[in-house]
This record gives sequence, C-alpha cells and structure tokens, in this order.
Amino acid sequence: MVALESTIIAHGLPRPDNLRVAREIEAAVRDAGAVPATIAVLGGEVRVGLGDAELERIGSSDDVAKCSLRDLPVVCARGGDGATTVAATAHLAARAGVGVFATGGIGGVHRDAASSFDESADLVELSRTPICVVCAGVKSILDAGATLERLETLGVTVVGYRTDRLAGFYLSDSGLDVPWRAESPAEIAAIMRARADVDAPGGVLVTNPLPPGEQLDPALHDRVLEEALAAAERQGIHGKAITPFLLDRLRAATEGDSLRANVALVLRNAALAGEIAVAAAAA
Ligand code: PSU
Ligand code: MN
Repeated sequence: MVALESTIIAHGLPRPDNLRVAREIEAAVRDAGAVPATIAVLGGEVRVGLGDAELERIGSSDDVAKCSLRDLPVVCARGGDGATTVAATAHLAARAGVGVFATGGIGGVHRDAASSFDESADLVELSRTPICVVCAGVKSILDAGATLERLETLGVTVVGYRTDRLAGFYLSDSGLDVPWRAESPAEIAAIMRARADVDAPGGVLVTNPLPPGEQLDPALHDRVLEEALAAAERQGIHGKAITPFLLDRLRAATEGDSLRANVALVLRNAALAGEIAVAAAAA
C-alpha cells in the first residue's frame, strides 16, 4: 500500500487540474502493482483511502483546512474536512500500518528561517515516524542546504534514487549532495527493513529527481522564484499560507511550466513508491 497526501490536491495544485492529477497519482501507484491510499479528514473522521466522490470533495470544496499535525485534533473535534500535509499524512499512514508514502516535495527550512523560525513540521515528523517518503527533494522555494542539515540533525535517512545529488523539486539537481544513493526499489526496501532492525525511530526519505529534460528551465526558475519571494515579503504572507502562495506565483509566472514539472514529478514519485511497496511486500 502507498499513502498519498491530500494537501497537494486541495492547496498545492490549481483547479480543475488538481482532481485529474489526484486520480492520475492513484493510477500510477496501481500501475506499479500497489494500492493507493489518499489520506484526508472528512467530516471530522480520519480516512486512509478515499473513494472517487471523496477525492472530489477534497479537490473542489472551499471548506477544506490545510491540516498539519497540530491542526488534526481541532479539525477532527469540529467535524470538519481537512487536507493533510506530509507531516499529518506520514503520522496517520504509520498509525494505519502503511510503510510507504509518495508526495511532491516535502516542506523544510524556509529561506528566512533565521529570523522567521519557519521550518515545516514535516521535518520533525520524519524524525519520529517509521515511514519511507518518496519525494523530489525539498521544494525549491525553501533553503535546501539548511533543510539537509536539519534532516541530518533529526536522524532522518536521506537516499538519492540513482543519483548522488539532492533533487531540487522543479529542478533535477539542487546542487547539493545526498549522503546515500540506491539503485533499485529492492535496495530501498532493504534499507527500510534494516531501519526497523536497528530501531531507528524516524523515516527514510527517498529523493527522486526529474530527468533534466522534464525540469523547469533553471534560469526561468531562478528569476520567477526571486519575484515570488519578493511578492510574499511585500504582501506579508507567512505561516501556513506561504507555501501555497509561492507555488501559485511560480505557476502564473512560468505560464504553467512549473505546474507541468510539479505534476510530472509527483507521478514519478507515486510510481517509484508503488515499486518500493511491492519490493517491501515481496521480501
Ligand atoms: N509539495 C507539493 N505541493 C504541496 C506540498 C508539497 O508539491 O502543496 C505541501 C505538502 O503537503 C507539505 C506542505 O507537507 O506543502 C508543507 O507546508 P508547510 O511549509 O506549511 O509545512
Ligand atoms: Mn511553515
């Protein structure tokens, strides 16, 4: 089984593409021979695995809260709907016994973290939750170097899939090295088993880069990111709103190219997560 997050559907991707992409992500997991379980809160209930009508509700309702771990108790107590971030999804997946999880890019240390203290709850969650998360590295709106340092401090195992470099989300290469690389889903499944054997409390983060031919043009990326960060600063955007704001600005400024890259990387991660889940089940 492969867990999937719902924040990317409700808040990360624009409508109406989001719903189509949500279905394609599930299909990519199935094509690899695994079972997808998109995680969300519906009417105050945690759901691990959504039917099509439920996926549609998460993707089209205006009343879906972005739920990190801290938000879950409130949304559940109030009977609300919530889309779960990487942190909340990892927590709920592990609790349900799901060992593999695919997303786009994890949250991390924001570029102004030295003054804002803005570091995603995704990192601390990965330090204490036994799950394999497949991602395209750290979202390029973040400080990837600082995020790698925090992952090291937090004891999170970081593995590049068929690469020595940390994937840069929209870009194939963040310019940073990863501590380990793996060549096959079976090798990653073996790392997960060994993680359990040595009682490491946290997760295994697999970083899966876009092929260079599918990445966003790096020069365009750097220019529009600069503009988006400046706009966020001008408009005083912060907290949980900053990530959706920046992703949306990039999409508008790249005329959809960033969206195409985002969809491509999520689908590749879902497929790889499916292969890892199959390898883990076979061992
Ligand atoms: N990756 C994407 N799109 C997203 C996210 C990640 O491609 O929308 C979401 C994830 O749910 C991640 C969250 O957990 O952004 C991080 O938000 P924050 O920086 O507020 O922790
Ligand atoms: Mn934050």
